[in-house]
Parts: sequence; structure tokens; C-alpha cells
Amino acid sequence: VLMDREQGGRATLPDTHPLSARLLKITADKKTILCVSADVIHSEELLEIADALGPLICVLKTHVDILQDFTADVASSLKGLAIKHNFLIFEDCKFADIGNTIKHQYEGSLYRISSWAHTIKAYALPGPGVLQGLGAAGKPLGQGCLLIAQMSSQGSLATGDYTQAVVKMAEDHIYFVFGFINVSKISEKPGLVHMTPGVQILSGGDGLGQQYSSPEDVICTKGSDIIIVGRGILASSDQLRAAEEYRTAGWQAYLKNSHR
Ligand code: S5P
Repeated sequence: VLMDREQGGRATLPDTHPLSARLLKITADKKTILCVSADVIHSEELLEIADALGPLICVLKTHVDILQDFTADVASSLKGLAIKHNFLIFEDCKFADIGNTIKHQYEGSLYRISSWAHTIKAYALPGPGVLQGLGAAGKPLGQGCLLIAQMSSQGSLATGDYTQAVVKMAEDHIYFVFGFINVSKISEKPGLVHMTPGVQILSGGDGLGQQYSSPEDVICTKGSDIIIVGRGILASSDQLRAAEEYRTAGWQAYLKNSHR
């Protein structure tokens, strides 16, 4: 299994983005395919979650634009925690504009996202200029980008031909794009990582359009690589125990899938 992920497999292929390679190595070393989505509004809580759940995750997903009290110190603390616990930081700001505007949004503003987030995600809708804009700022820093190819929400318009066009855009820009936000596996390129939100152990929704699938369904049936879990963990009275439950469920699904 580890051979498949790290040595003989995906991580070492010549056109695998260094961030894919790093992420696949982290999953193998820490035995976790869990990305926690830390959607909280206070920085202190964000840092507490990053420190407490850090050992159990491969990626920490943030939404800095929902924090009420973001400062540059929060970003440097997050960076420190990512090194301490060996995870990647994924800032989930929505980039969907012309290249020039999103370049400013990415490297500037209060947040200076390109200086601390290993990855961000972008919509392909505006065309490849999105990747030129983001790449101009992020590539020299070694950062990468995920493209949103499908969404977990009910009635999403990101389906069919649109999804196929996103896959093509990703495959044409593997110097910067290293994976997808997706519902199911959509590319056969081994260097591209598939990350799926809308994951809870119990299926259902949130009444606002979110739809949940189980870790087993996401990994074994839909063929994704990484599970992104927010409220399944955050809303628990014991977040550490819940995170361990999702780590185990995800890892068991991964093992089951890779032994097929
Ligand atoms: O299609 C998507 C894409 C994303 S990035 N569906 C999603 O739910 N997300 C994000 O994943 C969403 O913004 C939130 O941060 C997280 C899911 O949170 P949960 O609490 O529903 O697990």
C-alpha cells in the first residue's frame, strides 16, 4: 500500500506536482486521508483545532474570510502548527474572477493568502486566466491550486461537460494545479489528487443544500483520495474522538480500496 502511494506509485511520477507528492507522503506516514474543515469564526478556536487535531489530519482547510479577528500572527501560528504536525494548509477562499483580480486577492488584502496557504481552490469558470493569475503569485512560492470540478451541494451546476472541461484545464496546468474538489474520481492522471467535501458517517444533509456521503462511499465507491469533514467533527462534543473516528473510517476505506 505504501509502495503504491509513495515509492513505486503516484508520488514519484515525473509529472506529479511536488504538493501532490508531499500530500500523498503525509497520508502514508500519518495513516490519514482526513482533511478537517475548520469553519470557525474565532482565530483562537481555529488554532486550538489545528493543534489538537493536527496529528490526525493530512490537510487543514480554513475559511479565513469567516474569521472575525484575523491577524498576520494567526497566519504565522498556523504555519508553525502545519510544520509541528506535518499537515498542509488549504485556504478555501473562492477564487472566481479574472486573473488580475484574483492575483491581488490571493497575494494581497488583509490575508496575504499566498504567503501561508499551501493550496487554495479556484473555479474554472472564468477560463485559464484564473490559473495564470494565481500561478503568477503562488507558483514561485511553491504553492498549488485545486480546481472545483464538482460540488457536494444539491442542484450543483458543475456536472457533465463542465466537469470534463475542468479536468482538461487541470491536466493542461499541472505545473500549478495538483488536484480537484470533486464528488467522484474524474481524472486518471495519478498525480492529481481528488478531495471530496460533504462527508459524514451518517448520510443526510444540512437543510441548506449540503448533501453528505460516508467515508466508505466517497473512497471505495466514488474513488476519491481525501475526505473533507467539517461539522461531522466540529459539531461533536468531543472533537478529538470524532476526528479519530473519521481518520479510522477514512483509512480503513482507503486500505479496502487499495487491496481490490
Ligand atoms: O462542493 C463543495 C465544496 C466545498 S469547498 N462542498 C463543500 O461543502 N465545500 C466546503 O466543505 C464548505 O465550504 C465547507 O467548508 C466544507 C463542508 O463542511 P461540512 O460542515 O458540511 O462538512
